[in-house]
Amino acid sequence: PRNSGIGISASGPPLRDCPIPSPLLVGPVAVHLSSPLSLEEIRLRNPLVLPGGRYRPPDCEPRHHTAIVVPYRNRQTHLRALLYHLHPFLQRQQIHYSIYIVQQWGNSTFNRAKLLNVGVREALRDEDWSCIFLHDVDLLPENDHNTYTCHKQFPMHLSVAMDKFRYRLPYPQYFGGVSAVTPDQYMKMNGFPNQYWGWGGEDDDIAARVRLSGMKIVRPPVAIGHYKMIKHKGDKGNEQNPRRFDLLKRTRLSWRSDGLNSLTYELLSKELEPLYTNLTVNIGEDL
Ligand code: UDH
Ligand code: NGS
Repeated sequence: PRNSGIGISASGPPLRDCPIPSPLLVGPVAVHLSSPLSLEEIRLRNPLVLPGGRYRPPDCEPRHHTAIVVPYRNRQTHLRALLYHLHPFLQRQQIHYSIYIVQQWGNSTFNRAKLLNVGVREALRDEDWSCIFLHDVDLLPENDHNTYTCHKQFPMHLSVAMDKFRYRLPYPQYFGGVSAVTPDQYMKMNGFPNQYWGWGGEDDDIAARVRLSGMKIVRPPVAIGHYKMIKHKGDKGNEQNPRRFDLLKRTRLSWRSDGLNSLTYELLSKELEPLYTNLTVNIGEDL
């Protein structure tokens, strides 16, 4: 059970709480992107990962329960690289986790923030996660001291040093890439906006919500928050959103009415794949 020193394993003796820090951490890791393995090969390398991309450390009681939510459409090679890299990375951190791929169905304009809302809601139906990571598919963490756990009080921004921005923030309020909230923090900010169709601005809106709801953003040290981005061009169906600047001007007025409390969608399927839970969702289109 949670919060007690000793947990119960499915069979055999009770487990001790996982040590802090995890003895399995290695610090900086080389991320090479040559040719990602097949899903089958990745599965064979991660024998303890259960269907749906779930994992619990086998020999200690985890202190953290983290859902990784990835907004997704048509990025198969990126997905393989992420799974190849992230499963061992998270296992070294000795956390209980699950990876959710939230796939936008159809050809309507991509909507990253709305997919994240869907992912949070669906993940919380499965488990009482203590932390939810919002994770772009093309970002690979380069240091496992960047732990995939939440701050008790405030939303976190993790991807503070991406190679494409020469390992620093592009601007002080940048909140894109990889971030993390507890369910309480998520509720306090009324989730994420549903109205950003196409590229840009939704991450700035989320950052604004953090402040408007009375919280602030916390970040790991730059030396630890290193990420490699898989290079790519803009996607078809995710063109720059010309309305993003107007929407951002209105966040102060709209955040209480647009978000978690106005979310509607149709879950088309939920499949427990060997390395991830695949949620396919109809989120409608920009009308
Ligand atoms: N995503 C998909 N499929 C898409 C679009 C986006 O899976 O078709 C997801 C994916 O997780 C991605 C995230 O949404 O990492 C963010 O989208 P992005 O990678 O396009 O955004 P980013 O800002 O890259 O990282 C911009 C690439 C060039 C766009 C240039 C616009 N000026
Ligand atoms: C800002 C965008 C953000 C985006 C960031 C980095 O200008 O959504 O650039 O973009 N905000 C607006 O457009 C209002 S990047 O260099 O990754 O293409 O995340």
